Amino acid sequence: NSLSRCNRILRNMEASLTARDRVGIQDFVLLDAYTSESAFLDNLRKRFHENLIYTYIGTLLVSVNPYKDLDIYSKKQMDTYMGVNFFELPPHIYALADNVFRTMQSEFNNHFILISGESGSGKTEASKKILQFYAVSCPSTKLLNNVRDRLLLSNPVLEAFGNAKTLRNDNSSRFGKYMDIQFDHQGGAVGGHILSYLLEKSRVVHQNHGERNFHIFYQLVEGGEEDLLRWLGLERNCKHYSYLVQGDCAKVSSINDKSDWKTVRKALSVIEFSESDIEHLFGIIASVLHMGNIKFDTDSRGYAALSNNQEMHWLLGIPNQVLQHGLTHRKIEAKTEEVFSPFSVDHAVFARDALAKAIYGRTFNWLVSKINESLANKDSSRKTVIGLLDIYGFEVFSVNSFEQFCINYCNEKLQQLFIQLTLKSEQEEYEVEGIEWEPVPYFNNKIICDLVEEKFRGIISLLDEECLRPGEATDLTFLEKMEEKMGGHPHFVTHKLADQKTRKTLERGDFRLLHYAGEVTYCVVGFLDKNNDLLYRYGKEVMRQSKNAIIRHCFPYSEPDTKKRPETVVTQFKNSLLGLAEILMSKEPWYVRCIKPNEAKQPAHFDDVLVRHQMKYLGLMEHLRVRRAGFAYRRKYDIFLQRWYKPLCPDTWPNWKGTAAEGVQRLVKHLGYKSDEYKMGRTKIFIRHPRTLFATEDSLQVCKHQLAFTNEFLHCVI
Ligand code: AD9
Ligand code: MG
Repeated sequence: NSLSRCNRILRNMEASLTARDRVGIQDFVLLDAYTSESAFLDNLRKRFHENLIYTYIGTLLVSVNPYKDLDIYSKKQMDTYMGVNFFELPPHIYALADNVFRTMQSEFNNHFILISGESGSGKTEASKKILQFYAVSCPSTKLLNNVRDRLLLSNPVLEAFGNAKTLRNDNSSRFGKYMDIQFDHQGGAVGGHILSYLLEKSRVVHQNHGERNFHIFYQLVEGGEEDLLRWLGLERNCKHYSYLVQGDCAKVSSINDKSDWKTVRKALSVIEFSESDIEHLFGIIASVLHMGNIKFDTDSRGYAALSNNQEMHWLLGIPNQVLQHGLTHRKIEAKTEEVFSPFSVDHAVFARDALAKAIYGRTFNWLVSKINESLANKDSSRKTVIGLLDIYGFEVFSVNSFEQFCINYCNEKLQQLFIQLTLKSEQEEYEVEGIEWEPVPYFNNKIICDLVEEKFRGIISLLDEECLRPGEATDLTFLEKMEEKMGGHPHFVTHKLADQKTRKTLERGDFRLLHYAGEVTYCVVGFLDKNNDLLYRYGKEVMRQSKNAIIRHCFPYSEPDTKKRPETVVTQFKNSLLGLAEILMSKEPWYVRCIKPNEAKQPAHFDDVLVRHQMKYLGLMEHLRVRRAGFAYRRKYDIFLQRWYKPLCPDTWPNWKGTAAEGVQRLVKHLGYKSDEYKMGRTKIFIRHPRTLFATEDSLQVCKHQLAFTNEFLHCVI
């Protein structure tokens, strides 16, 4: 019952207090000594070295990547956390998952878990742990098990096609993923839906030193069965393929491509990909590899001609002549006839790469929609959902380009959402309710979001404007435009705008943004091309002739005519992020903040400077201050009185005739609340500390409201 639970919670808190010298404190909110940054850091470090990677700030979960396998994700652990209140056991990602699930069940509303942190901090792992928890803990029937397996196995497939090794993370997500898990009345996981965001397609044709292409290419070449490779015309040697060797690191010690291949193959059949789908899918992957090996020579007229024949036409099911013509020409609109203009060698290489990127990118989207078909729940009864957001983390390399700009912009938007949902809204509520309150200052990154996305004036607008002036605009004119418009902005600097000292750190073609998470210097080269993402119409027409069903699906006849300008890449991305924010705003938020302990991807190494920096930009200290300075519990007067506590006071029991606010005032007076323990707002009572409620609950122990309290407790102890 709720009282013994309260006792268990208190015991758990006491136990953690006793052990705190060794293992630190498991919830920052509850202890007075932990408000300074150094104390916060000490606590995280202490716990990290004891393999205690999780710590709470109220219901927010902080997770530090251990970079080693911990024995804390077993079925037994899941059972331990199932149905147990948040503060009864040491912090765990399962506790959060369970709490979200039970809140959804009792309130019958929708939730989402925002997992954030920089690249390599453990977001994707966290999202997998949550999904696994639901898969194991939800009711199971034969039908539900089917859905469960598909939900789980969609992960290795999407990771194979959408993740890659970068310098920051051997399994870096190169797309954003939002996944809804749908639950029925009984709490069974009955379906799911995935939204994917901007895949980093450029990786298909180019990888920086020390990085790889998407995992699936290596998995196929390393793990593909002999017959399959023969059929695809592939050699079992990554070195053979120019799209795989640019990073010079096809083999990675932490990755086993062979066994990953097996997992992906199995997963594809569980998600109900037919043999012909699978055949066509790998036909495409192989074609992309062959395509990368196509070379062009100059013919007698100085135009591009294929110098080797890659035999890929039959994989794509396109006549060889047609494909070769498509790779070396573009079509020019003439009034009555079709005129073809031959490419120069450079042009042909550009067009080839553009086609390879388009084929891969569209196939990825097809894959997501195919997985969604298999996860779809056809039953139309009302369901509730828990959304999981796992997106590419903030990243900085020695050279940063358009891709990093998009990824970091996305992180900037998520930080803004976090601020709006926590710091800002918390403080605004006090204001609305007329509660006296010492505001907690925090850095609001809206200024950076505006710099990037403001209509007509932001970087995105300027970039799009330049993309509308083909032939005249270049990456450098884009830079000049920014210098003209952004000069003097505190978060923007270039070589020309910088003071002498900063200038030394910038090249002429660079611009630097002071993001919420740190400075990033972007090299402007390639911004226009990547934003235009030009794919020649003729290339598309050729693809439409393919006998490969997936390719035909990806290049439909009904595609809008290219005479109308398609939206640029960054504008599409911006709009999809706006859509995402809308989806999230309609749900109850929960947070996991992931921290990377060191740059070397090493276990047991805790870099103070690095962690302190992340604590700062993730706003953890501010979050803690708001939580501590604020009021842990708040409820509308009528709910507090009617649903909960009126039996505790003779004045309010059984019927109270006055206003709810007056009733609550009577009640708390009777209960002996001290004046600094609570505040009366316009519509709600605010109670500073959970222990005040514990005491009230004590008095209520014989009351029939106990069960309801158990649910309420989940919300109040924050
Ligand atoms: V990125 O923004 O997609 O580049 P993530 O997703 O934040 O990044 P990821 O979850 O992929 O990082 O974690 C990086 C690596 O850290 C994993 O491949 C694991 O090797 C390691 N990791 C992360 N979390 C855990 C964990 N809870 N236990 C063990 C972990 N290892
Ligand atoms: Mg990831």
